Amino acid sequence: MDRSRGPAPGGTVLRAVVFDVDGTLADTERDGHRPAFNRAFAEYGLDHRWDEVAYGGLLGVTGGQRRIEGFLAENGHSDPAGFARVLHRAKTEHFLEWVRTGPVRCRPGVDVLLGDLGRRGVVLGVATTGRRAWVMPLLDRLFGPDTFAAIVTGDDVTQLKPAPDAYELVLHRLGLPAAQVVAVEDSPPGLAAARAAGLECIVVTNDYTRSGRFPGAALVLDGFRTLGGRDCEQVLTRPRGSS
Ligand code: XBP
Ligand code: MG
Repeated sequence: MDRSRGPAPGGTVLRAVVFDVDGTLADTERDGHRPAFNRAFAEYGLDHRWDEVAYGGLLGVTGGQRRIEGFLAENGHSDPAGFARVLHRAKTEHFLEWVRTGPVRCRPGVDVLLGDLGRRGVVLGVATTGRRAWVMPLLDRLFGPDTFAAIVTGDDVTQLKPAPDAYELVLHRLGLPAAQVVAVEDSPPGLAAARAAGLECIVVTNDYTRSGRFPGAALVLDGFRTLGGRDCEQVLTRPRGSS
């Protein structure tokens, strides 16, 4: 990385971009996580099935185990926390299978953006609430083993998004201040987490988040194809509110 570049007049040099995983680097929710939750329910003899529409509402709760626990509590199960732990272990195994063998791809344009950022000397990081057991093989499969300088998962923090913990930890691991880093997210809880840690945040929506509200986002796009490294740099240097 070219650390010789000083701050631009009136602005700050972009040193790193930190990406969310689920819904941002890859469309994992509808055809990956959702069926894995449903398989776990079936395996343990539960009649619950999360259809595509219902699952969109459940995404307001980040973290699969918390999502199951909240759902079980609402549906009157006697030990939501204990059962959620067991079900989530099973869900993680099913999801891992999809990560290893399923038709998982990065979102269109992500690979081009990562290449562009790399050529500009911008370091890449990850901040996700997903579990390390599947995050690492997914990132390896999609991008190879050495693409990201720091990877923070849901196993590394006590408070999941929208708390700032994952972003605070990734900044610490990158050794960079928030003012030199931009976050890329797909959802309201992800945006809130990045902003709470002091980062500017670009939101790239997907089918589940397109109609969401994103107060405080530096930029809201509906795909990666129009997002380049220069746009990420400009997020730090242009006055807020201009486009
Ligand atoms: C994504 C999540 C994740 C997955 C499930 O939120 O909440 O928990 O849905 O993964 P974000 P796990 O993209 O904001 O990080 O079951 O491993 O928790
Ligand atoms: Mg996400």
